[in-house]
Amino acid sequence: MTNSEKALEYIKDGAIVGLGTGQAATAFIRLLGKAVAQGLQVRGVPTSRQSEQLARELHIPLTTLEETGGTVDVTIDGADEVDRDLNLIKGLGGALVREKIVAAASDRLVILIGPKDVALKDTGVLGKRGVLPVEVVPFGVALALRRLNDLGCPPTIRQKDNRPFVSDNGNSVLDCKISPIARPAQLEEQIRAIPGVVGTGLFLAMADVVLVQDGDRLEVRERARS
Ligand code: A5P
Repeated sequence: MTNSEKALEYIKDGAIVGLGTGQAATAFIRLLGKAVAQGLQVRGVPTSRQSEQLARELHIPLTTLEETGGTVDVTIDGADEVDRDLNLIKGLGGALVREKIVAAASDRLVILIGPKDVALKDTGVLGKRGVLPVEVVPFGVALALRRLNDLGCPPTIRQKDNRPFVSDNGNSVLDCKISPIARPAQLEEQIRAIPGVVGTGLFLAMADVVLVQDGDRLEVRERARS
């Protein structure tokens, strides 16, 4: 069984499903499309234009947080790093802010890791890959560059196709150079305190389940729910 197949088990008929962004989420959305074609009834809340387009191509009915009153039953997404407490770093795909909003709206957040990148992503401690994405409104970029540098996370403005990357929200993404993070909650607070910062790629205490697919082996990691 793949991690996408396992993730499908978390989707009940009639569910509102958050659709993540990136390769792992794409694999899941394709599988969900097949299930919908076979009669499963869901409504999707996409976390990016890219995932929205894919869902439309697959005829997955879509809805919005406005229509659902800001609630989602379950969201399936990927991640760039996961630590031993199921904290995450996300955002290398640039959809971090919408992903975090949809994750926060969700009763359950299920994260898919693997099969090609388990060693890279299953880092135990956040920060080992050396990058933390931070989304900033355009007017705040110069200040954020200086403040992030002062925090010891030297940032670079993300580029795409030789131009500054623009998020689906019309913002810039700064990729901050980091080393393993001793106190992620403190770093989140410090970065969020910079005026103009919309969000960081730190997803702390948000994931409920991480499905790690390592070759043929599928590991289900669950966070204790309060
Ligand atoms: C998108 O902004 C990201 O948060 C992705 O969810 C994350 O980068 C994982 O993507 P892949 O599944 O493509 O590795």
